[in-house]
Amino acid sequence: MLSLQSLHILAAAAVFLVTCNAEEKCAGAPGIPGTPGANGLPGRDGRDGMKGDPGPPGPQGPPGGMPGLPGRDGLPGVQGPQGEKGNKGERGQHGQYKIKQKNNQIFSLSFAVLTLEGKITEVGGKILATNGKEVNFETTLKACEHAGGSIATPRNKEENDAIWDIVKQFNRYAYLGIRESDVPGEFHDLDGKPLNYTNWRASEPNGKGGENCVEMYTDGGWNDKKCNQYRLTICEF
Ligand code: MAN
Ligand code: CA
Repeated sequence: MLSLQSLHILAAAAVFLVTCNAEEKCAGAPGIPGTPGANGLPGRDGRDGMKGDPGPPGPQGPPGGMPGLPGRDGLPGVQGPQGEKGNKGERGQHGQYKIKQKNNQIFSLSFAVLTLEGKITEVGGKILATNGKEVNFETTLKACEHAGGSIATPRNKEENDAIWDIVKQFNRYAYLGIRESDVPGEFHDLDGKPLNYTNWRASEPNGKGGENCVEMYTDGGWNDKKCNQYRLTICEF
């Protein structure tokens, strides 16, 4: 391909070839092409192109910036081992009712059996019971207290008859909850109150301060007696 310099040389040679004598008329040779004009002014800005793709993330900023927002929750972890066994819960109402019902059945059956055996009897709301043991007065008091009751103390004929039934059943005398007061021959209950009911046998009491306790004979009558004898334990509840 011809360079721009070669074109200029060619153009100059052509002018030289067509040059003729100025005094003669001759067909003019074509002129030499002018040099290319200067570049035009830059054209106007074109329209905005399409939006480009987002650029790559920028470099990490300097330390000391504000902490970012908390991230989202992670996936659930694996199930942990079984915990220790908890305390036993309170018994349900129905269960408690059933237990009370069963306790009542057991109590009723026990009461019936003991009544048949002459160890227990009920009189005017008072329950009388014996353990069949014969001990002195002080031990009788302790045995009845230990059982949650107190030594049998007849307050009327009906109660006296109920105690008498037990005495007859076991064919043993029994101490009663009665003691001689500071006044010889005067007997009180264990609270120190005078007696509203008595059932002394004929000629009793006759200890004159020497017999401070009271026993029931197998005929149901009372005798003042020393407190160190072994008598059938009968308690009231
Ligand atoms: C014994 C004792 C007395 C009682 C008389 C009755 O001496 O038991 O308490 O009064 O017998 O004869
Ligand atoms: Ca006596």
